[in-house]
Amino acid sequence: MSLTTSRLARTAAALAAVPFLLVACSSNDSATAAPASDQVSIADQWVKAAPGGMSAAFGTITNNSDQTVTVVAGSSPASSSIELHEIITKADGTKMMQPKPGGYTIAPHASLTLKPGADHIMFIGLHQELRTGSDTPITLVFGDGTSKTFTARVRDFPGNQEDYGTGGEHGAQPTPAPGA
Ligand SMILES: [Cu+2]
Repeated sequence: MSLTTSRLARTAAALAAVPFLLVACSSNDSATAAPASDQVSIADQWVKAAPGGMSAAFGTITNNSDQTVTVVAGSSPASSSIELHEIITKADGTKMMQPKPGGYTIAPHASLTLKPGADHIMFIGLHQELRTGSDTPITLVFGDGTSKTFTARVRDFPGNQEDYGTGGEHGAQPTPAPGA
């Protein structure tokens, strides 16, 4: 009898807890959020072949969660450092790249496409040539401190004449997305 009572009490407690769980799921309380590393997927990733110096990686980062995800940093064994770059248009109309303030913000169930002429993952200080067909690991660090490592294939991109290698500025010409 006491067993049954206790079981009923436990069931009631479990039912009472349900509304709290629903509330927690729909809030932005990061304490209850799943790690960003479990919620983010990366597709179509590739790195521009380069003899040395700098290069850039591209792809589509998708946030599969109900919460906003930020990408705040990156690293790769291929280069001294990684920066999360954006392209801005200066007052004189020319374009240049720079680290994106605060990194990349991806809304719930949205994707961010990194592509030539737009946001890209910048490799600075390549340790060696990035050869076409080889693979390079890239680790992205999220705002909640978790990280995810994926592998990007090095690809030749002759259609893109903008210079990721020396000047720090991209060409002003729009560039087509790979495969477009
Ligand atoms: Cu850049």
